[in-house]
Amino acid sequence: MEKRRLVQTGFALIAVAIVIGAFIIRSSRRGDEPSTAALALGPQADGVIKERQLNPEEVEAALRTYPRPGKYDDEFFAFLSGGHAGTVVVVGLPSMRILKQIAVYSQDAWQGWLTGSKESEEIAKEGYFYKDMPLDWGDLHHPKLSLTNGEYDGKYLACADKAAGRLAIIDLRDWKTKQIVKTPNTVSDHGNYWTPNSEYFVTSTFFPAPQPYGTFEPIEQYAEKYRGTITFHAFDTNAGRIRLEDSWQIELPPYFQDLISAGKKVSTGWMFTNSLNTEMATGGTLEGKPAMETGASKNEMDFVHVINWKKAEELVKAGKTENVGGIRQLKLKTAASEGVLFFIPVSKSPHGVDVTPDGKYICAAGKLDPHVTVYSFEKIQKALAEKNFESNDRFGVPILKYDAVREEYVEVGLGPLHTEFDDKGYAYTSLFLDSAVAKWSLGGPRQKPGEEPWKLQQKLSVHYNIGHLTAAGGDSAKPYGKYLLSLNKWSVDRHPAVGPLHPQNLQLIDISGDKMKILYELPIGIGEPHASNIAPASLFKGAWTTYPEVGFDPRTMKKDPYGINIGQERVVREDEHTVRVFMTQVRSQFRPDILRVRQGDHVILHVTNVERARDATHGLALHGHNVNLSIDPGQTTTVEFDVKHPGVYPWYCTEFCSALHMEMTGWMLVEPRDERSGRK
Ligand code: RUQ
Ligand code: CUA
Repeated sequence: MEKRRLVQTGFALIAVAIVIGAFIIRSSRRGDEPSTAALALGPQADGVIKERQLNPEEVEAALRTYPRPGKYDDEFFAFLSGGHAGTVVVVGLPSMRILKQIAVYSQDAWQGWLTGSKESEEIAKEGYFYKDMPLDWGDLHHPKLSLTNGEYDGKYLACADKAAGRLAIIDLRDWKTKQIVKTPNTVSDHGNYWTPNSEYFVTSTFFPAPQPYGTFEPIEQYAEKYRGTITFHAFDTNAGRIRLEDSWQIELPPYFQDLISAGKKVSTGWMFTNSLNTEMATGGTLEGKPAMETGASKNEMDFVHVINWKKAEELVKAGKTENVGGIRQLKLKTAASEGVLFFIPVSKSPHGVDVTPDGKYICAAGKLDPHVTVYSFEKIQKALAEKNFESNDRFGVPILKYDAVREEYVEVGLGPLHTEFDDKGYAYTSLFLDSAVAKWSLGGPRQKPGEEPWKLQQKLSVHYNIGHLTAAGGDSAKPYGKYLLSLNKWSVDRHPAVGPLHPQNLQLIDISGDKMKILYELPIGIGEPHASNIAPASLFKGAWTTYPEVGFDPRTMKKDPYGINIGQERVVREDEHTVRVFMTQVRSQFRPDILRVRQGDHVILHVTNVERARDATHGLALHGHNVNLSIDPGQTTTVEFDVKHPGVYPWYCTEFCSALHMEMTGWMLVEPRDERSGRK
């Protein structure tokens, strides 16, 4: 015990020395006011360090991540997937503070998303399979920032929905969802990626299915009738919208086309997709057949799909497509015979395929093989030119000779999944089974003399069972290095029990030095954060703090025809049953604040927040009618509802906006129709 205390005191003293030393160096370097040197708060810090039993590494991590109050210290933003919460979560790095949760596929009353606002409901409707079957949630896996020359441009964020085969576009001026698009012919989109200049947002199916969806075919005819697809959603970078009429897709064999990455720089024009279940297993556990997992792990190799999308685009323009389910589709046969689609063998059951920042190498790993296989783009091109194929797949797709295209086979550890990159020539691979991050060197000139290329450099334990990892800019042509997030699948005992559903756990890792170090841990109460994109905070400096003019519609990003200014408020009875209301909000009143309607009326309410002050958002919650609107300064929102029951239904502002917020209220008075008109 005594010894332990001595050791701790020793550590504490070292830590204090580091803290003071660091600040002295900093103050002298920056020529700060001598007040900073008052950081010779030695004894107090020493006390805290002792009391909290912090070791020097922990003290350093605390200092590196502590955000100064009111200062914008976060150097990066992580756009984290909310998984089946259906949201995107924005986290500042290195503080790991949650800044925002952007509503995408699921209801969010705070943001007034799918709680009555017509704009959000119309956006969501575009993503339904069938117009009469609302989808109230989504499974959002991979938020991806739009690209210019393969680098994050900070303009848009897009993300597919694994659960429903759709995608969403978020505008990073007001950080709101603008569009949800149902991918034709797919029931499930998993992989998603931008092409290097955001010409297309590309999604790949997870589950193959008969096409178009809604078609029934017996599962016994899986190989003949079920198909996967990869869809090139044409993106209008000025309008910030997908144009379905300019989009097209390629029909693929019924393998699970799991994840995708676009070629960049030298490999621009190409697309890579990993796939699993080349066995075409269908399960059937109660029908005497092997379970999916067994059936789908029989083959020693699966396929990375190599897609020449520039070539495919030419064929589409030349009209070599068929219209399937409302989109131009390049059939599998055409793709296989006209030089669009090729396969490369990869160790079985891979999860992910990642292209190095220079575009020269493609990395893929089979979960059951402790190596990352590195393919060379140059060798792929050479093999294609020489027609160096081992055979054709049963669907006629040429399979490139493995040895001809493989560059390296890097041993990293157990259960390798995803790989991202830094700015110093290193790759980082998540190891699901080892619960670790492997750092390994890429080829090319080494920054550290004497260091071998393509070699494991360090393995860092994380907690526990890491899925994705993301480095700053780590999937783009411009990695920033510095930080990496480990997105873990389990948290087991890392955090106090809060019931049997445990927090999801993220860990921030410092990758700036020779050795990776864990800096911070964020238990997050939503799930499941699959993946993220991390970009410099400076890219988003242009984010709007209010809407550019009063009466603005975030959906169209234009002035709303129903937006009004103070003095234009009115209630218009358009016909026997329709009442249209033009309302304003300003601290701390609604105008009008009394709305007289009759049972059976249909109310159309346009609410404009006329505020110009930053953060002066108002809400509107209407009792009993399942409505909550959130209206930002300058915004106009519309809600429509039927008044079915007589009574008195107050409404109130849901944002605590001023000292008189509690008084920011109104009344909807619904007279019974029978009394008034003598009719039922
Ligand atoms: S998933 S843990 Cu990207 Cu949907 Cu890999
Ligand atoms: Cu507006 Cu409270």
